[in-house]
Amino acid sequence: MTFLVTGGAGFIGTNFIRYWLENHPQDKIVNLDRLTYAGDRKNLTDLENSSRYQFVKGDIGNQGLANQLMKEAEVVVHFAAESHVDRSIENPEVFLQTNILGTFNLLEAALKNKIKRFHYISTDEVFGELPLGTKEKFNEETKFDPHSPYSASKAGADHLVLSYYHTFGLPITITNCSNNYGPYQYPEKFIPRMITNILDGKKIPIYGDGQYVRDWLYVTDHCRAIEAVLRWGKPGQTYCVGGLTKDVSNLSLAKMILKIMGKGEEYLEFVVDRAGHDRRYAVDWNKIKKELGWKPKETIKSGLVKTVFWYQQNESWWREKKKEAEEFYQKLAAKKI
Ligand code: NAD
Ligand code: TDX
Repeated sequence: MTFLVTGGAGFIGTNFIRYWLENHPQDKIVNLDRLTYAGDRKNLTDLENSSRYQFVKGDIGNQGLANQLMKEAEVVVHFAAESHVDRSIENPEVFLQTNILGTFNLLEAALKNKIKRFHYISTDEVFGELPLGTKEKFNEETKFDPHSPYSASKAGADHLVLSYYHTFGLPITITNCSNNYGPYQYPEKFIPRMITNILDGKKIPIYGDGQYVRDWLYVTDHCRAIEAVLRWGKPGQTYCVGGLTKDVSNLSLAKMILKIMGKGEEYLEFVVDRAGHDRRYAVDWNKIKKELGWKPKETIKSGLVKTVFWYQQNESWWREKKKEAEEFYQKLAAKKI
């Protein structure tokens, strides 16, 4: 089969393309990516000699291009997005442009070209936040209640994607997954920011009191979940994907990483909180487990050990990106004062 993957030069898309081509030797992938600050074509240059992989630089909002690429494709896996909550606080407009209008453009092209499956990668952040110290979790029935411009733009796209199933019969599926981590994640995000700070001998910035909870999912487990949905998922369905069963606070996560890297708690630094910071995310992934037989393989410990190792081995990948990310954070901090 021929796939059109959008946003494949970003973190999850890169991991997905590698995973898919390794595990599906008959398939071909075209990767459409605009190469924003978050995209790096070099992530996959070793595949560019292969007849099974093609990179196309372009915007998902480009109608002609989306139509042209979908003529050849049977399946679309749509990752491309502006993905960072802190940047959506600073400059929301591009989030609406890419995440909502870009998705709309892809849906139109998918309909016109009779795409067999349109899979949209969404987030658990569309559900809002949960209270600390409860056993409540997000599931497929949870009402949407997005709090940041990022999550609002993702939620808008979730609704649009579903509407193309109900109104036009486009065979869509959606995964609402939790916080991913692993190789190739841009160092603006919490886990790679912590690891690269420690490697640079710098402290780890903990927002607010550190008692915020995220549900951490190792990126390869997420790729396996997408694979399960593409193979066995039913059109029109959404699937929640998470990596944990017990809460891990940001502070405990930071301490785990310090321990893995052989450093002490003097590396912790509490900093000013994020505006509108969601307290707790926790995902109930029973539906995908029961219906499609998926569950995560990595524990938080095994996933973190792999991730730390990757960043230790790949400084040339993250060095320039980290400079850009920290400049962004400095600008953000200056605005808050
Ligand atoms: P990322 O920011 O690392 O990568 C996004 C990619 O999309 C980049 O390569 C970028 O160049 C590309 N892109 C951005 N705008 C584009 C446009 N207009 N046209 C074409 N390409 C464009 O993101 P990620 O962390 O890999 O996330 C991928 C998807 O998964 C996103 O839709 C995100 O909302 C979702 N998601 C991410 C997480 C997470 O923890 N990272 C969790 C849940 C859901
Ligand atoms: O320096 C930091 N210090 C800190 O305490 C950073 C960058 C983050 N944090 C906190 C904020 C969050 O509680 O860590 C937690 C994780 O932050 P991010 O890595 O920015 O992720 P989050 O905001 O939870 O969103 C991520 O998961 C859901 C992805 O960026 C989204 O694309 C995805 O939809």
